[in-house]
Amino acid sequence: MKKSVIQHVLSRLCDIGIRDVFGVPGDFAFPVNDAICNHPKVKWIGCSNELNAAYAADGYARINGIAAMSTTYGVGELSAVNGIAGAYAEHLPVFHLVGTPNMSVQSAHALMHHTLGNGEYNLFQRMAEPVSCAQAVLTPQNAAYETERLIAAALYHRRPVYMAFPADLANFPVIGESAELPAAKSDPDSLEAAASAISEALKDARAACVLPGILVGRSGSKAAMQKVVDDTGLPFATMFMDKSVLDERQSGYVGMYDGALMNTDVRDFVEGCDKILAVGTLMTDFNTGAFTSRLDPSKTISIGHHRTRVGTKTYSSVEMSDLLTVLANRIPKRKWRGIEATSLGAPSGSGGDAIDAAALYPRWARFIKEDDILVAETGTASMGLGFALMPAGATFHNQTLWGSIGWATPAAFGAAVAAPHRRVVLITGEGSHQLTAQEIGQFGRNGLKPIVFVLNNSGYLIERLLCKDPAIAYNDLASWRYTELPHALGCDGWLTLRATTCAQLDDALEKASHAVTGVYVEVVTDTYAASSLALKLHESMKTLYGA
Ligand SMILES: Cc1ncc(C[n+]2csc(CCOP(=O)(O)OP(=O)(O)O)c2C)c(N)n1
Ligand SMILES: [Mg+2]
Repeated sequence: MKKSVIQHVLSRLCDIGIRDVFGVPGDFAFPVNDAICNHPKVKWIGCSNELNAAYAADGYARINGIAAMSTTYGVGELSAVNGIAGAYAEHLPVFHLVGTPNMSVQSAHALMHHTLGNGEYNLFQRMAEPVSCAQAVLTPQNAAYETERLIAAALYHRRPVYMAFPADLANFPVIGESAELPAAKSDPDSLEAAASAISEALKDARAACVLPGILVGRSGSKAAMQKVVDDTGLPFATMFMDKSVLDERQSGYVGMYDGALMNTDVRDFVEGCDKILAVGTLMTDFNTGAFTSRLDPSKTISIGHHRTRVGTKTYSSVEMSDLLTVLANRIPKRKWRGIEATSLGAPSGSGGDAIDAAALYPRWARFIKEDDILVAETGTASMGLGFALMPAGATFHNQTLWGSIGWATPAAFGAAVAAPHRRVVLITGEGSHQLTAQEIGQFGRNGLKPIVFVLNNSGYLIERLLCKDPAIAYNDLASWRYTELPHALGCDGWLTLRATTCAQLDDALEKASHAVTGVYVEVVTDTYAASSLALKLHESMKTLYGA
């Protein structure tokens, strides 16, 4: 029997690797919700609200490459917009499936619930346009073709797409067929010219390095990038958003490059190179140490997702993964000069000492083990942990560009759904956690066992450091009893601990490392216990904000 519109879309999403759809149901979306629940290979993953579902899909896409979520018309989809915008900014292909009112109701401009009451039915799709790279209203006639077009767009741009399913059409059989669209190919001449220009530029360089960026991972070019590093011997540094895109435990890794703010030895090395190969990097404020990096454009070769720049020349229609594959064989192996990456060193403090930054971050760094998925929230905690050396196979995830607080808790849930057999460690400030804490309940509901650290420093510390008056009222929070949350949210049997001293923290870390259940640890520090980057940003952001 011919598949219905929604069945067809789900089966194609399943073909390309989607096994879970995050969302909140609604009457207009019932055909979509029913089809997901009845699908033999795709699972419905209920979330507490649509914003959390979008963040969860974002976290899932970081691990799985692609993700899907579903919401109902208006009220549901608009709640998801912030999360979808984050996925757009951070290059994560999320398929957003929205159930909409019947076409007959829409064309009659009827006064339906979840509308603005003005008879206009395309408003929400229009609102989705700036945060999606393609949109379609799926009908029996266009479903075969539009599904392929949207899949191709999402995979080409690595950004969300918007798919609307009118309730009366979603269950109709698809009419016709459409072939899968091929992935983008490089223009052979441009590819060859770009590869020659790069190998020529590197030939006489005394010192050179690579800055592998976020798009290397997002575009599926990680193996090709690693091969370039292996086959050429070029050392590499990473910027904040790009942390752990390649394994940090390898001899070529020189450490985190954060402009003039951190690691002066890494900065001197990178900026002292004759040639810097920036591959899929985004030169954002938080990637460049608040724009304090000084990368001479004449020395920087920029390999983008679909185009490359060498000197003043741009080579378009050049796919990153194709170019990296060619370069691995083209650049001769040399013994390039490098420096050795360092971690955070030994933790300070013991016994009844309060937990300050020097006590906390090195302990957390030691806690992370091989193959962990570390999800670190915007705020002072990620700024501290970002400079820890990740063990082999461990990956660090942070929403560095979009920076919407509350992201990390549901994103960690999404990551855990994508990789149920890996250890997921969530590190969040308590202010951020308060936005989306209810998603902790979904870990318990789905039998997932993360290790959650909630840094309680009595407020929005990063904001205290950036604003004019640190003690101003808007940086204060309701003081929650955090360790009671897992129990209240249905996470039965979880280990919950609260650490206010170094001894308690050591004990909590020890217990957490051996736990066979979910773990939730509240780490209490002084209001102003901040990591070094957070303190330094305070100075440099003053110029950006004019504070
Ligand atoms: C959705 C959203 N609202 C507001 C902000 C502004 N903001 C950035 S960091 C932050 C405070 C984070 O506090 P917390 O999670 O407690 O971390 P801390 O810095 O205290 O360690 C706020 C309010 C934001 N980035 N995103
Ligand atoms: Mg805080």
